[in-house]
Amino acid sequence: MNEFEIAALNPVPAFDSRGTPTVSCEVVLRGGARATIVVPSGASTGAHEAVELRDGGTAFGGRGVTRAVAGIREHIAPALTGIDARDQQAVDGAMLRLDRSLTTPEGRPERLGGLGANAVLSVSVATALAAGAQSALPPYRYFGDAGRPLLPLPMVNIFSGGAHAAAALDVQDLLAVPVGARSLPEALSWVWEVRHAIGARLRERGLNAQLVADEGGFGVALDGTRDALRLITEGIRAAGLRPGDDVAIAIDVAASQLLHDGHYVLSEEGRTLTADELVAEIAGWCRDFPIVSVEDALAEDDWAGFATATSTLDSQQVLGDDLFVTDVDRLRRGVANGIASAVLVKPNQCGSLSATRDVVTAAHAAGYATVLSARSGETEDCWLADLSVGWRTGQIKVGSLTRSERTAKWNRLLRIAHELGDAEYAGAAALVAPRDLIGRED
Ligand code: 2PG
Ligand code: MG
Repeated sequence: MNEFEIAALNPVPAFDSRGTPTVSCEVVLRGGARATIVVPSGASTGAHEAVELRDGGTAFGGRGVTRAVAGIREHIAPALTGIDARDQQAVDGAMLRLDRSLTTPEGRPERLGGLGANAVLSVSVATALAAGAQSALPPYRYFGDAGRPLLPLPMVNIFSGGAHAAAALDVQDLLAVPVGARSLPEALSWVWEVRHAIGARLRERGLNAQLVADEGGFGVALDGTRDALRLITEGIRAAGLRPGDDVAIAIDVAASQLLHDGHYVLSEEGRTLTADELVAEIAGWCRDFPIVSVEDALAEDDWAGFATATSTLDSQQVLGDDLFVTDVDRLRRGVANGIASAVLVKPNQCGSLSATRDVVTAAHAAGYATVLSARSGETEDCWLADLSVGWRTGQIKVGSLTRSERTAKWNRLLRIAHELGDAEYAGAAALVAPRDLIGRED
């Protein structure tokens, strides 16, 4: 008997951290090992992402997942039963072929739209976790093959705006990056001090620092992006740390959300900008504040704007999220044209572990940095922490230091750091700016 053979898939509808229905799936192997995951879901989803299968209709506002769950039972389970769970390519490949063979009422689906990327990812990841359990390996060891584990540099959400908060900052995500810390526990403890100091300043302003946004950051109304950047910089200082040297800032502009009729609208300031003007505005923020990483400076299909951002922000990490959507072809296009210097990696953007791994491998081969990322709608799972360590992504972004769906990942990383003792910690060396790529031969 091959104890790694897939014996059963048990999917159920569940809820994500925003209370939106999502898919949970348990994978059971013949040897008895089992693992379950609950898939996350984004709010600022890129147009080129793999698609979630939602029921439509009136229940759950059309966001139900009974079709996705039924698809696992009816289509995926029969196709995977008997496959060796360690053969991730075979598992993911079978689901991809199945998806392509389906025809829905809307016609031939694209980008996993037949089975749903939510269904496919739940099976893909739970299979790997079950195989790890069957091998009696911790997930980070299983994910890492025989490679050395690497603890990632954390990016920790402080303020949310855009699609993640009603508090309406134009920029979606402002994060603390503890660049000077020498270990992961120290890095998180520094951010805790910074967050605490910022909370005190918010209370001085009469704001409710208890209110948190989708990713656990402060959900308060501020006077715009510069105000938020100033508060973080002051918070770093108030915590007795040096802005830029000890703790720096990352931003996710999520500019696809700002694009209206070919222009970028900064509604908090009532300004409408061209791509060049938006890049100049961001460059101004980078001059005045210790920003080390800029994500989605332009909209997802603004390759020309991204080229300008890459040459202008050449000493910041230029990170593509909606731009690359964890898609190896879009990443290759970026690498070939010298666009960006890092890729955000979200497994549910492409729907399978194998496709996600291809992106990480291609990025590292090109010298690009990789930032493994949670979604704004998350779950209690913590496999992302193990994936980051095993795959040596170097950086991780899973939200703030509050809300259990966020702390589940940080807590798992702290546990792994403890287990590994003096394991390698990526630190600030994980950040890659465009100027670091100059002269590189691929
Ligand atoms: C992002 C993510 C996480 P969402 O844009 O980077 O912050 O948000 O999951 O809504 O796409
Ligand atoms: Mg983003």
